[in-house]
Amino acid sequence: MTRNIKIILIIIIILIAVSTTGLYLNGDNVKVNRELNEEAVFVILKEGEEVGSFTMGEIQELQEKTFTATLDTSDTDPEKYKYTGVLLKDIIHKAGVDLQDKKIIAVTGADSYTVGVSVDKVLEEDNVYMAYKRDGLPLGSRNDGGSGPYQLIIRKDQFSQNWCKYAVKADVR
Ligand SMILES: Nc1nc2c(c(=O)[nH]1)N[C@H]1C(S)=C(S)[C@@H](COP(=O)(O)O)O[C@H]1N2
Ligand SMILES: [Mo]
Repeated sequence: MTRNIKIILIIIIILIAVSTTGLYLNGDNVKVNRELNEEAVFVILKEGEEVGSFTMGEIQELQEKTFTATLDTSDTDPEKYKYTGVLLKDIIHKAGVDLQDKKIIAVTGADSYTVGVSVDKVLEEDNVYMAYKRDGLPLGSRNDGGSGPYQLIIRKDQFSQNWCKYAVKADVR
């Protein structure tokens, strides 16, 4: 074997070793991310007091809906996506909260961004959702550049500034 061929073989072996380790580590990440997604909790409060706490599995036991919504931000053109989630009012009802005499629902994200949605709007059909998938894939978390695991989506809003990303809780007031 000539010297050059030896060097090339060694380089190929190193490349294979590096990429297999990469795949292996990535496989671990995928598993960790999937677990974090399944364990993601969404909390319902009533006037600041926790009254219910839901995991991904518990939220998915509610009536799942798939709908389209148009994401329009200040620096992107409108883009239509297919989201999957449940109506926010269904989670609130599951927590045993009656919306009759309430006015507003404050939804807060992991970055403390808070959006107020009127009870009237939340009670509308096919409008205010807590989504967990976009185009069939989990939304991902704030740490991995996603917008979930849960994201408040208000379908009928023209702009998306009130779609709370990384939503962790909703306080009914
Ligand atoms: N938690 C959280 N949600 C948020 C925001 C934010 O900063 N934090 N920004 C809002 C704004 S201004 C827009 S336009 C949409 C989409 O933002 P993106 O383009 O950063 O995804 O998310 C909204 N929801
Ligand atoms: Mo925005």
